[in-house]
Order: sequence, then C-alpha cells, then structure tokens
Amino acid sequence: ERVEETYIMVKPDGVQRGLVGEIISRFEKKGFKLKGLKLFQCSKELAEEHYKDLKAKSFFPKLIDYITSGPVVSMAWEGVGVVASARKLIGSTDPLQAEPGTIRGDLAVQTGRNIVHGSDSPENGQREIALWFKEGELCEWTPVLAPWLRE
Ligand code: DAT
Ligand code: MG
Repeated sequence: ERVEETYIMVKPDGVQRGLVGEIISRFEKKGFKLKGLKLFQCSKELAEEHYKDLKAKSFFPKLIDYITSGPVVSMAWEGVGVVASARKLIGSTDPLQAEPGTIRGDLAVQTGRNIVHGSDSPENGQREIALWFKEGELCEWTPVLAPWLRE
C-alpha cells in the first residue's frame, strides 16, 4: 500500500460556474488529504508543459486557450490509491459518457468543458504537482480523523 499524490485542478469553467466548493468537497468527503490549494492564473507556457503529451492533437491549441482562459484552482491530494480513485471520482473524459455520481457525470456536458483535471499516474502526479506548486506551497500535516479513515 503505497501513499501517492495526485494533482487535481478545477478548470476555468468550473471556477466560473461556481463549482469549486462542490468539487473540493468530493475529495474531502472521500477521505483524502489536501496538501496544497490555490487559485491561479496560468501562463500559456505552463499549460503547454502540463499537456505536453497532447501537443500533436488537433484540439491542443483550443485546449491551451481553454485552460488559460481564466483562473484555475490547483490542488495536491495525498492518499493510498489516490491517483486511480480520483480518476474514478472525476469520471470519463467525455462528460456525456461519465457515470452519474462522478464529477463530470453530474456537472458537465462536453469534453471541451469538462471542469476538472486529475493526474493519470503516480509519476504524472509528482510531475504535475512540481509543475504547478512552488516550494513552500505544500503542507505536511496530520488530519485528526486519520485513524477513522484507515485502520
Ligand atoms: P483527461 O482529462 O480525462 O485525463 P486527456 O488527458 O485525454 O483526458 O485529455 C486532456 C484534456 O484534453 C481533456 O480533459 C479535454 C481535452 N480533450 C481530450 N480529448 C479531446 C477531444 N477529442 N476533443 C477535444 N478536447 C479533448
Ligand atoms: Mg489526462
């Protein structure tokens, strides 16, 4: 059982639509630990680095415009199995295919406006947290509920 970290981001549409609290709440209620949180307007350069694996895709320029179109909420979450679990909580990339009960399944309708990002591997979790957060922006702390979440 390996403790992992994942980078979760409320995209500009999620912020504009007033869904920040709702989205944070899903991860809080599940029982993961928040390690970093900020409202942030990202540069084109950062957005391109974040999505560098998609550079060759036809939708890449639109994706970069979308992600830089307004502030995002950047989060680092920690937990055993948090990377895969967060992806399940988020749901499929296309919100119309995402199951009800997931964030995208409940709150979005289009791939180009799918309101939230989650890292797809522990390695990318580390990479993306290092990309979006500066040193000193993450907190090491012990939630008092820890013994009630894991035996
Ligand atoms: P995910 O965000 O579910 O990890 P991804 O990493 O494949 O999905 O793609 C990153 C983002 O790029 C995705 O959230 C929305 C956008 N995107 C992906 N596929 C797309 C497509 N076919 N058309 C338009 N935008 C797309
Ligand atoms: Mg992805």
